[in-house]
Amino acid sequence: MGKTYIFGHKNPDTDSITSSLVMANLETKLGRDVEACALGTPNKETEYVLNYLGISAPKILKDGDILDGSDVILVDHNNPEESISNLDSVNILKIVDHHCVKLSTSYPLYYRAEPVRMHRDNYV
Ligand SMILES: [Mn+2]
Repeated sequence: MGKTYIFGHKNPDTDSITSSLVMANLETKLGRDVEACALGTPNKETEYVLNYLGISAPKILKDGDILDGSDVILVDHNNPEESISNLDSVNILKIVDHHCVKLSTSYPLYYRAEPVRMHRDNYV
């Protein structure tokens, strides 16, 4: 079994970056070989948070870096438009998200969707 790549949505915000790091920490403790990644450069807010906490930013992926057939875990998104372009050719093991469900798959997977509110009427 190869490495599992964990990443949030394109143009990542703070919850996308931090959730990939937290999920990678959990999955590592569960015995899986994983790498936290990001589909873009962290913004200024996220940079501040990572610097403040002394945490390294996850590896930034370019489109095409995740090869077809790779194992992935999605965090903070499930909408294919916000993900890698070959999402339908990878093996999604899990999704942990707080957005509306947009994705369907032809196979079963672990899916946790919890409507965590960051602001009163704003889910991001
Ligand atoms: Mn987000």
